[in-house]
Amino acid sequence: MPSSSHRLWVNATLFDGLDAAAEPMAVAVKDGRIAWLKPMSALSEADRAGFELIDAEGRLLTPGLVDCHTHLVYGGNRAGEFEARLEGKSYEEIARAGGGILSTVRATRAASEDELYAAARPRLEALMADGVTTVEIKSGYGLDVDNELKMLRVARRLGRELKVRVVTTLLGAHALPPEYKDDADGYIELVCRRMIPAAAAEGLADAVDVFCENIAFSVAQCERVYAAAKAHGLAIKGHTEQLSNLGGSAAAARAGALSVDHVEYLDETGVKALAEAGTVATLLPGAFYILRETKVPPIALLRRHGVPMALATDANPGTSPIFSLRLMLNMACTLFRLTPVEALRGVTAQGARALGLSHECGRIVPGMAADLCLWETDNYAELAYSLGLPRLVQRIVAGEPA
Ligand code: DI6
Ligand code: FE
Repeated sequence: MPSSSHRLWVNATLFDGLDAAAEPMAVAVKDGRIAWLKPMSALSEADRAGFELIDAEGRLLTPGLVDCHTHLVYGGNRAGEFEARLEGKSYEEIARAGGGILSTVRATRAASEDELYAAARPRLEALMADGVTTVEIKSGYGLDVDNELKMLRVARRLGRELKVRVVTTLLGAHALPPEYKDDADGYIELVCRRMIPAAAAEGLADAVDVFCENIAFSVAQCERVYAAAKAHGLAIKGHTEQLSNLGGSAAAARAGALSVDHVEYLDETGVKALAEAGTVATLLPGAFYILRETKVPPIALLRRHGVPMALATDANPGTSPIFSLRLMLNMACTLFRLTPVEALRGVTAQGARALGLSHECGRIVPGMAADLCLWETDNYAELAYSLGLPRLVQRIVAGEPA
């Protein structure tokens, strides 16, 4: 009798998270993990024994997709602001009038945990329908201890109730809350002394992130946050070089960051610092597109210095109200000139690396979680080339169709 937890996908066209296999493959899953892979030409009758067989019929099998950067828990939305921008108001004017990030902070503070959960769930389900099996969710619209923890609790609950792995990140240093107007150092003190310890003590955060920018926090302030995060055993990440070049990426890399994200304004010194530290550069073409940014991240330099590139939605109500990771594959190729292989690595192996999960997911190799996607195509490039198709035939989480 085949065990229900032992499944064998046969006749699969494989992209293993880094590369495409040269011939049709069989992928064996036992108890939620990848057990072994073999070319079909080498598969014996004995190999099939004890497995429930699933014939992929030549379709593309990839790792489940990893969206390593989202802000999908928030109250309200900013559709009105989108209209105002189209009528000629600038992002800055809107922010000065109390809109922008702070309007989302007001709506998020006003929402109960259940309301935030109900609002976030369909956003996450949209990503899952697109093939996402691992997602990172940041806080950053609470900007005080209670509301930041409230956001993180909602993120953890999404991970418990839906068939998706959720990684959480405390982004207390996202913007300056109104209570600390003109006292950024005082607010950083609150983040370091109260928010990080509380999030760590309650097991609510896997990592800590910052927004290092002229309109947010300085390199020195971000370094204080990194030190506090490390003291509490949390990984670190940064929103760096999105709108200007402050050297925030190099500082994050020196502090041992898993990833630096956006990086449109990154220069070669920064790229070298990433290469030296093994820090991932996460590209967010959705925010680039929505902001009609023209400065493209330094892709050629990142390639030349061998910096791993991840790719994510940055799903958020302001600069990337986008809930499709597959759209990011196309945008990364069209706007940033990534190759389809680089883009696909960005949402699989490199996305996992950006979350410190290289040992766990993002690749189809023995020992990894059996999080997989089966697509209605036999060509991986079609995932980046086409919008709306090919269809996701099967989404598999820990070996179970989900
Ligand atoms: N960079 C961004 O693009 C978002 N946060 C950040 O640090 C913007 C978030 C928002 O506008 O709500
Ligand atoms: Fe972001």
